[in-house]
Amino acid sequence: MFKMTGKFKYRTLMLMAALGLSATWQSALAHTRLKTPIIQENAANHGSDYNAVVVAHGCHNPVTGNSDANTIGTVVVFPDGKDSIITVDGQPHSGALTDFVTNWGNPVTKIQDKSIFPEEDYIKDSLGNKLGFWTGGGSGLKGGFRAVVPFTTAGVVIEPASCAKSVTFVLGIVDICEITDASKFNDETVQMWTPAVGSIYDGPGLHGFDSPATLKVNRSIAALPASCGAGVDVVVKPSANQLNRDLRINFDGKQIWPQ
Ligand SMILES: [Cu+2]
Repeated sequence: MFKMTGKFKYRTLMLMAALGLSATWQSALAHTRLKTPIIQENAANHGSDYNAVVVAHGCHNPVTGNSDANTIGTVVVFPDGKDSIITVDGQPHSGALTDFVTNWGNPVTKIQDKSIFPEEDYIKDSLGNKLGFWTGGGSGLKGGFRAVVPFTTAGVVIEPASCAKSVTFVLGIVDICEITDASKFNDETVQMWTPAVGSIYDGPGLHGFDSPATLKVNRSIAALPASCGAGVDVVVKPSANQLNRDLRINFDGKQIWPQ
């Protein structure tokens, strides 16, 4: 934050009082989220929905005391739908994701954009399915600014015979401010937006602990079967296994984060 002279500060406070603003300069309430967190089932033509990760603030800066340290990259993964953690109205579901979604597998396409970070690439499974992406490098995202990192999601089709009235996909995202190994994850080196599922990216006690971004897909094609009543809400989280495997940056064939 810049220093203010007494007179300027007094005038500013008077102006803020007049406008009904509080004297809080920076709200730390915004977190890293999707720009459009709720979509319709298979909503868009050609089966994709334009969306973005919004990086709302940087890491904790010990000099300013604010969340305004520069961000040098971000890593984003969706649940793979294979060993994912599925709940139905909050209760564990032991069956497969195909009980509720017919076409999950290759969920995300990055929209090429080097406006903030000059490097970007996919995170794929062994079959080549695009489960996520990372982007980073350069001078990165300056503290005090936000980043909109664009991508599209494939159209999601809810199993017509199921009782799902919505399916919410929980993402794992880490905004990186310093390259470290997992033992040095703290509010100054990373902002982790991950579900607490027991991975190395849980970050208990850190700013974003168990506060992940989500993409909720509302049923909008086939009507609920009459026997379903009001229907159920399904939530799909990535497993600890998947996060430990996929939430990382490989560059030129070498893992560069975490390290
Ligand atoms: Cu926050």
